[in-house]
Amino acid sequence: MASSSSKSLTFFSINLFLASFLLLSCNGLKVGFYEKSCPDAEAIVKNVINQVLAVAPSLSGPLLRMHFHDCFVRGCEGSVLLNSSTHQAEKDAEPNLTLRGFQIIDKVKAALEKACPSVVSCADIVALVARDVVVATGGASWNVETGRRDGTVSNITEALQNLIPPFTNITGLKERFQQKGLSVKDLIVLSGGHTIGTSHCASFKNRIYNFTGKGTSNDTDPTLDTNYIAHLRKACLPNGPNNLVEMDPGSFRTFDQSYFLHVSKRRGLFQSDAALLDDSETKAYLESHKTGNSTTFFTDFGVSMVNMGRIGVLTGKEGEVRKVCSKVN
Ligand code: HEM
Ligand SMILES: *[C@@H]1O[C@H](CO)[C@@H](O)[C@H](O)[C@H]1NC(C)=O
Ligand SMILES: *[C@@H]1O[C@H](CO)[C@@H](O)[C@H](O)[C@H]1NC(C)=O
Ligand SMILES: *[C@@H]1O[C@H](CO)[C@@H](O)[C@H](O)[C@H]1NC(C)=O
Ligand SMILES: *[C@@H]1O[C@H](CO)[C@@H](O)[C@H](O)[C@H]1NC(C)=O
Ligand SMILES: *[C@@H]1O[C@H](CO)[C@@H](O)[C@H](O)[C@H]1NC(C)=O
Ligand SMILES: *[C@@H]1O[C@H](CO)[C@@H](O)[C@H](O)[C@H]1NC(C)=O
Ligand SMILES: CC(=O)N[C@H]1CO[C@H](CO)[C@@H](O)[C@@H]1O
Repeated sequence: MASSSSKSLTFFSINLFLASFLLLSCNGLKVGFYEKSCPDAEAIVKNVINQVLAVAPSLSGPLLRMHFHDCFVRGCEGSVLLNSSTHQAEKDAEPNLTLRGFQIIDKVKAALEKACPSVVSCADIVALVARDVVVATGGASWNVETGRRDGTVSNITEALQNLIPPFTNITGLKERFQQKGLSVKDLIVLSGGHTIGTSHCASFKNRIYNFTGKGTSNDTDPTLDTNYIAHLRKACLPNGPNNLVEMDPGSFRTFDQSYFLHVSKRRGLFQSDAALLDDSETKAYLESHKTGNSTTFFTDFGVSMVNMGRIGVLTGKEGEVRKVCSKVN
């Protein structure tokens, strides 16, 4: 009797061990981290996001991009959300001047603080919001790993060093993704995030007016489709305002795979989009996703978002759970 119960106890703990091994990825994140501590957490996030996007659909782009910017600087630990204090924060770096939607994260946080005070981290909110935005705009869902804790440092210099400029070539893109533990496949798949949203003229203007610095009327990026150049020149005049341009013309509010078709037709908006034609692996992905249904892209996108969401996370007792996302406790 005693031996049988100790056997079953051993059996039980081996199972428990295996189960926790399967549920917990090695970095301490897991799907459903708040299942017990805040059972409605994910539903609350989704509700707020659906309400917000119903009245302000243009926030879908910035809210998806925010997770990318968070993860690439110090890891996915919510430092992108912190306001400047004694020194300038990531928010104040040039590439971040175009980030929006911070007040939406605050709104989600307020709803979560009401339901479960000091339980759900800001870094997890950013990760969940990214998923909910993709679903709300027509993409497929994925299971978001949670359990991230919030960092306490945000540094403008680190944002400038780690955020990828839009004129980066394929070598640089591959290197910068590899530095974050992401693969070439993650690069091509996550670039598909440019299927939604808008860009300021400043992010690509060099390509349409003064590509080599000669400034002649034909000084344009030779890798950019000439009809598209004409279109972009109308939207962004030489000395005109820094307007917003749709990144995925025709469906910039729908998460679909038409980005790959545009890029393959030399209509990627940034040099970093066009660069995806310069590598055999990224090019092959573009070519095989420019037509047909989006099932594999949607599945791939979820997998790569989970990969990105693991970059440099704080877990366990590291960091803190902020009460207000724009300031440390
Ligand atoms: C591969 C390197 C990447 C570069 C160089 C890059 C660059 C840019 C730039 C320059 C903009 C326009 C900002 C503006 O002028 O307003 C932009 C917008 C955007 N990016 Fe990326 N990006 C990259 C990867 C990603 C990734 C991995 C995601 C998410 C999965 C993403 C999602 C977005 C979204 C959704 C927008 C639209 C934002 C809006 O509507 O305001 N990007 N990106
Ligand atoms: C952070 O800055 C934003 C925008 O300037 C402001 O609305 C918010 O109240 C600030 N947060 C804190 C905690 O001061
Ligand atoms: C910000 O980061 C840079 C680069 O790592 C570092 O040199 C600088 O001391 C940091 N600034 C603050 C205020 O911590
Ligand atoms: C890519 O850019 C880097 C500098 O940013 C440059 O050194 C390198 O030669 C470029 N590579 C290619 C293939 O153009
Ligand atoms: C083109 O770029 C060059 C070099 O950056 C600059 O000197 C020149 O003023 C620019 N010309 C125009 C028309 O913007
Ligand atoms: C571009 O325009 C200049 C004059 O503005 C001309 O000399 C040159 O041949 C043109 N180049 C191309 C490739 O059309
Ligand atoms: C997409 O294509 C796959 C096969 O490549 C098929 O199994 C799936 O049912 C298709 N999905 C839709 C929504 O058409
Ligand atoms: C969105 C955001 O935080 N933008 C800030 C970027 O930096 C400028 C200048 O430091 C601030 O005025 C913006 O509020």
